[in-house]
Amino acid sequence: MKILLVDDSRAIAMVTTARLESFGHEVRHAINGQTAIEMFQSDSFDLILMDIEMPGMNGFETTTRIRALEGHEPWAWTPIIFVTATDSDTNLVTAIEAGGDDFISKSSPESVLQAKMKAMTRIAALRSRLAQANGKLQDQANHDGLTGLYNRRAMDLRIDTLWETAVHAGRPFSLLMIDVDNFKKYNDHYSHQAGDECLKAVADCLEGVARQVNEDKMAPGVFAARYGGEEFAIVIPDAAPGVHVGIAMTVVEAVAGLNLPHEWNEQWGKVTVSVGAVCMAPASGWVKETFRIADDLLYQAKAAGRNRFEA
Ligand code: GH3
Ligand code: MG
Ligand code: MG
Ligand code: MG
Ligand code: MG
Repeated sequence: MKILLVDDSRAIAMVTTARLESFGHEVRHAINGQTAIEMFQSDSFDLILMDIEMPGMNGFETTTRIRALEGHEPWAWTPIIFVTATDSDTNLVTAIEAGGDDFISKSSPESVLQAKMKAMTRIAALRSRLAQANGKLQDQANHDGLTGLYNRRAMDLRIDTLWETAVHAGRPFSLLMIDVDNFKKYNDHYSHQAGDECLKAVADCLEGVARQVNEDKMAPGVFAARYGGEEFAIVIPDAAPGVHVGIAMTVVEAVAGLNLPHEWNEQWGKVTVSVGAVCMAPASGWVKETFRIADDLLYQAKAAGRNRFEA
């Protein structure tokens, strides 16, 4: 375990550190509450051993402040064991109230400290498993299972925030609606499974375009999402007017450039997409209006023969 040892006595800290290190732990010493808080903020620990009596900020107050910094996610919680010279019940109550998890007297035998640390290790392990599971869940909730792109839900949530930002900053907001051409026929003739593979390839291609746009600093924060079915979106939160046209052109060319055979895609003979591209001054409309306009433009691109964009 990586342990933060908070104690105003250098002598005690040296002895305790040596003991803990002999059991294979890694120890950092903070000489007072303020230093402990700073170390806690710049590093992560599996356990904190907290002295009570310290000049300036005592152990209770230090603990209260650390708990306030942690936030409320259960995996952000670091076990704190108070280690004190005065083994009083009042201190124990105050320690737990302040956010401590356990309490041990400095005169307790070695084995007691060991046992308490073992209990905290178990809890720390649960905590990190919880964090991992949550990370996975978050990932699944925000990404489309087939393509790995952001799903509709994540896209909508991000757009809500980006739209607000754009309104406040008076910056334009652009959106590309992208639809695979004659995809029903693709499924009918190549199988639904092949259709899935095709959607993955198109999604990878769109993600590649978004990445390139970001790398080229053409439009920071651009991302691709699966809007639903064979429809995708590229969200362009903050780019000079006109940039969306360049990106729309790149998308159409990049997908056609994959040269995925699609015999039944009318004159093109390969997988293509049609794109509706819109750039809005956020003050002039609502997000819904942006989608409606992009949809209209997409429909025009389809009517004009597909494998093209309208802006
Ligand atoms: P258009 O060029 O006008 O867009 O024609 P289209 O055939 O692409 O449009 P339509 O909306 O008629 O058909 C879309 C098809 O996309 C129908 C649906 O079965 C297919 N599709 C939607 N989601 C998936 C998916 O996850 N996997 C596969 N394989 N097909 C999908
Ligand atoms: Mg002390
Ligand atoms: Mg469609
Ligand atoms: Mg359709
Ligand atoms: Mg389609």
